[in-house]
Amino acid sequence: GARTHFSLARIDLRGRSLSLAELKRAVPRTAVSTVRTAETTVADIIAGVRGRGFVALADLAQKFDGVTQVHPRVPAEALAQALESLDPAVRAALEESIARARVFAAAQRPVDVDLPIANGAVVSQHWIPVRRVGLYVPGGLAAYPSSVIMNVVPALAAGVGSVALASPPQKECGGLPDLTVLAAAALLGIDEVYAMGGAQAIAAFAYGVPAGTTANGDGAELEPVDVITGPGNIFVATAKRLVKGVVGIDSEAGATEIAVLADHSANPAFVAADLISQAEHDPNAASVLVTTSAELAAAVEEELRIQVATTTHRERVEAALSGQQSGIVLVDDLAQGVAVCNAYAAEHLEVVTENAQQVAAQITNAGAIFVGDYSPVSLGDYCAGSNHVLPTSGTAAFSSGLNVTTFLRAVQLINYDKAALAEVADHVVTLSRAEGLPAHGDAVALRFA
Ligand code: HSO
Ligand code: ZN
Repeated sequence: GARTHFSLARIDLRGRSLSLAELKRAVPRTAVSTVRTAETTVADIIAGVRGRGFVALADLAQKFDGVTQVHPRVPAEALAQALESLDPAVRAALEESIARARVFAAAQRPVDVDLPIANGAVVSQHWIPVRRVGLYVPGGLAAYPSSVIMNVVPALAAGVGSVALASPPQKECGGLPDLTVLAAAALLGIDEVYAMGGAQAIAAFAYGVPAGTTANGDGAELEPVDVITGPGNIFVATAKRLVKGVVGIDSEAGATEIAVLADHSANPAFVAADLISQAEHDPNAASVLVTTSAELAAAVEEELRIQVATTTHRERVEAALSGQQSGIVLVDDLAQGVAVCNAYAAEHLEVVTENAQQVAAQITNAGAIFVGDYSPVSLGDYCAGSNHVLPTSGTAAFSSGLNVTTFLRAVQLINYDKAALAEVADHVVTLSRAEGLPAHGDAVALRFA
């Protein structure tokens, strides 16, 4: 291939002892400068959908997606047709991905607790699924049938009874979402699919859309959901943030990130390939190598030159690698490397070192951790059984990737009989007086008067 045009930032932390605050700044992220403008636009879109329902959705589909639409619901025949036309190899791959995701999701279901805490007294914690969810599958630079699986499988495993899916209408598909996305939905038995994208899809899910708001006055209602999940562009992410509280949302999903923690034993061709694989998503994607070995750093850079030259989405990859959000970080030892990775809290972290499992055990902040030479991020993207909807932008420090509990709530039950209440009645009365809330104590005391 022709000469490559990218330059990876070098960050040398060797010989420096850094505070946590300094560690957090050590690896830069993309400056998200567009948030403000997106917020105004998105607030307008949400207001429009709330006010004018399906008419607003049709206007926005025309404006943003270039398609004419009366009602966004994808007809059952279109779903069946998409599944019928699906390439058999793609179908087999989707089926394997679904099978692995299903067994893992089923195994994640947390156990209910029913604890006899004293005689005649039981406290319980029961995990209850939300009633209805809205799952968003992005369009844009690529089509994401794999994201259909990652959203739908844990929701169904949680026991959610009502699942709606949205994905942007595509001009080339006559206003339907990507056909492989439709086929994946059909494979999973999802029949409520909407051709809608962007902030308008999130608004429709959060507030619902009443029937009879189409231009010709017909069209079935879109019922509001309880939880919205799935990745999307800046408009989708901003819309989710604005409707949070009205509905539950999953963690923030911004441009994808891969960090690789490697020592001298890592295979530079593998590392380079994995850095490129995530850079392929987005010019804002982050590819970060954290290494104890200057020799490995040089070998990975050499491999990147070779592999980037022939990669399909070369411009996008070169932009991602050259951005301030990507780079090579040199560290003194693995202890410092672990500290850097924990401060960075990558969406995906690969650990490719000697004793990778022990090193991975020291990682406390990452959306998902990929251990050793044969667990690349792209395995997790498609077919590991794990989920690929993961927290980005450092939010892995306090939030989790999609999993069964995303769609569950822990509800506690309290069931004491008379004797059991009598046993603690005095304590309740005492604490209620101590807090200056005597009616609380009275509510217990009068039962024994
Ligand atoms: N790496 C992306 C997920 C994905 N990759 C979908 C390919 N298709 C964010 O985790
Ligand atoms: Zn990916």
